[in-house]
Amino acid sequence: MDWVLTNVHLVTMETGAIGYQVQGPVSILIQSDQIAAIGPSGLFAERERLWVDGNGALVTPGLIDCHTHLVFAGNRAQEFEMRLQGVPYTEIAKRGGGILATVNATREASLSDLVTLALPRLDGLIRSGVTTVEIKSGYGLNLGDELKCLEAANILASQRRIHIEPTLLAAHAVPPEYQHKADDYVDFICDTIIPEVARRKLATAVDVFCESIAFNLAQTEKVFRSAIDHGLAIKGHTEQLSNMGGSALTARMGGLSVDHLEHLDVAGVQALAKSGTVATLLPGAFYFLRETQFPPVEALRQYGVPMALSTDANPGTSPFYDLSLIMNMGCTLFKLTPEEALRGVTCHAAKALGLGAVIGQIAPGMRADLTLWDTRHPADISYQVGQNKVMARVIAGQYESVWDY
Ligand code: DI6
Ligand code: FE
Repeated sequence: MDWVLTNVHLVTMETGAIGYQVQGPVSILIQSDQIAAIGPSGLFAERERLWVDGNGALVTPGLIDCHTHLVFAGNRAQEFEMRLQGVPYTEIAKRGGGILATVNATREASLSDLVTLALPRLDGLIRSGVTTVEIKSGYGLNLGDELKCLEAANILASQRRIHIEPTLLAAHAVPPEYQHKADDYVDFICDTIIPEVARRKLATAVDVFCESIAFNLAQTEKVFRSAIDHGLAIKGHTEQLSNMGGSALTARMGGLSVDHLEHLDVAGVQALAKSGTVATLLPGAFYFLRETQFPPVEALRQYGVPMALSTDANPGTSPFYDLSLIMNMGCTLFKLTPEEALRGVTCHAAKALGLGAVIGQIAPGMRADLTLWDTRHPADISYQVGQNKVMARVIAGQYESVWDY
């Protein structure tokens, strides 16, 4: 159906624009799932059209959370306590806690359990204005359970008005069955899991945790090669805890994004600049692990690498289901400007998902994914947390108030 969203102020986040360039009051003509035109209200004066009064709301592209691990079972509150008593994250992982604790709980959960458990997390993101969310598997670590996690992610898309981009992260940790046989597990991922996921079209991308406690450079490359051979995009968890060179590898292989990056060096930044790979910053994990090594934001800026910002929502290192909070952390911890934070969850996050031509900007021809805010200041989106500034969202042309969440 065609309709007009009228009386709104736009922050379009168009590529190349400098500053917020707030436009308004204007109206947006929405036809089917697309933005058809933008202009002064008089331009669309046809009686039969449905009009929705935006009441002067600020309208941004629908926010995009481009890196989450929303599908999992179990609870790691105890581990949180252990860490505060001084046991490091890597030590907890070595003792069978960490990712593997969540793997055990997730394997025991049914498909419908996983969906039910993920819904409140997803609702938290929706309340913070999110219209697209990437969801990784990675707590199954065998064929059946990785497929189950991806199926849960796909089912979530039918439970809420939201777009889901599922990513296969079978290479998140070495499962207990393959202890000391990581290479064999990598072969299993390449020869069995990736082909099956591709055949069932359960994911659009493949991710690898490239780290000393996970997969090395050669193993990462092998998984990426298989993903590319099966028509899937690639992205990496790289340079989070140490500098392994995973970002440069991902860039060289044409990856969509590299994520975390606290230990990224200038050579890595240059590799990203060359390939156009997005640098996704995850301040929630930095904060929660009380890291002290900062990602090279100034170098990323200097080399013009697009920076995305995301929750990394997961039970171990970033138990946060609110994208505004993460924008605030991006500004306070990583010294992003609120404008960079907003680009990080709109146009740059879209690029990180390979959807830069579809979402993340307000312009004719883009999908009508919008978030309506009860504020006049774009910086407010990064500034206040817990105020429920989101009034409504438009998802693929469908208007939905957020008060039900
Ligand atoms: N890096 C992280 O911070 C998360 N995964 C990853 O590769 C941690 C996930 C967890 O601890 O459960
Ligand atoms: Fe992650």
